[in-house]
Amino acid sequence: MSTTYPVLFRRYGGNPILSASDWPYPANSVFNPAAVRLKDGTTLLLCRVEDRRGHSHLCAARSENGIDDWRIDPLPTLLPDPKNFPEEVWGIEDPRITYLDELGRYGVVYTAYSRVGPGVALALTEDFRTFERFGMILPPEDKDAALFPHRIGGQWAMIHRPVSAPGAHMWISYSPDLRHWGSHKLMLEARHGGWWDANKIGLSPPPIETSRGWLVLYHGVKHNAAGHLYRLGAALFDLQCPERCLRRGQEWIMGPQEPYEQRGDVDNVVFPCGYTLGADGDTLHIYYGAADTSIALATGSVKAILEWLDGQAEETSVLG
Ligand code: BMA
Repeated sequence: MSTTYPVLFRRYGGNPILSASDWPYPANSVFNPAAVRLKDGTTLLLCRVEDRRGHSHLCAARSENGIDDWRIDPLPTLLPDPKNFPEEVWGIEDPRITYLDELGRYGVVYTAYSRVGPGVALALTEDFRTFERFGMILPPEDKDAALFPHRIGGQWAMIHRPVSAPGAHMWISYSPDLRHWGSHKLMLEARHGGWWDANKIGLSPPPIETSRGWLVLYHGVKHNAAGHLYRLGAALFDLQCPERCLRRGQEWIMGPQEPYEQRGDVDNVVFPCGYTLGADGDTLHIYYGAADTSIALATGSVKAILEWLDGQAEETSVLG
């Protein structure tokens, strides 16, 4: 038996790669970015930027290599629009981007913060300059949502995380038109008791399509005497029936360990909302919020995560 845990993600040595001091206008913190590799190879991060009111908006940063030399939009890219969408009055947060082949546009799903809590909102864009806004598509309390890249069984599909009593679990819902959502199915539950993902779970980046199934990286929250810990885990779901969990890792695969992850506006948080895949189709770059303060990068391998999941017990829905 090995004496150490497997290392499935390696942090970039120059982390954090982006923080508020890089911003072309005043910002308190920049974190929890969506990520996508554009057709010309540029990596685009759609970053959550929090101002000193405590409200967030989204701002794009672009880089040729996805690591440095970020070109940040001089002004906010997507602001809350409370005049037309009162459900966004306290800001927009934590975007996830999925390219929708059928529409030739990107689906940006984000958290809209309304007077009665956070819900799930959607906007479509071709160029991250103009957006077609759908407003809130799932009401509070709901967040941590992303679209699948194509229809499944003729319907669009979206993972999201409504809060129910007790707990906060991952659900999947289906839609004929991206606007009206139904056929809600429980997808993955927070575990109980002493588990690292006992209190809440939620999707991290959008699901990753592999030949073996949808690879889903999710965050698990554990409350302890010092507060809470946000860590990252992995599970695999059936390609045709994505509410069916095939494998679920027992252990977390990445947790707060570096100073920039352990100390910040919210201590002990790693919170990825985006990934890009290398040209080899295997190298996985995850972009994550560190301690709700800055943006960091870690790199892994889809194949290695799938192999690790193979060593985990088959999901039997016994949550123990
Ligand atoms: C979650 C979300 C994230 C945040 C995390 C840790 O509920 O609100 O935006 O990064 O808490 O504070």
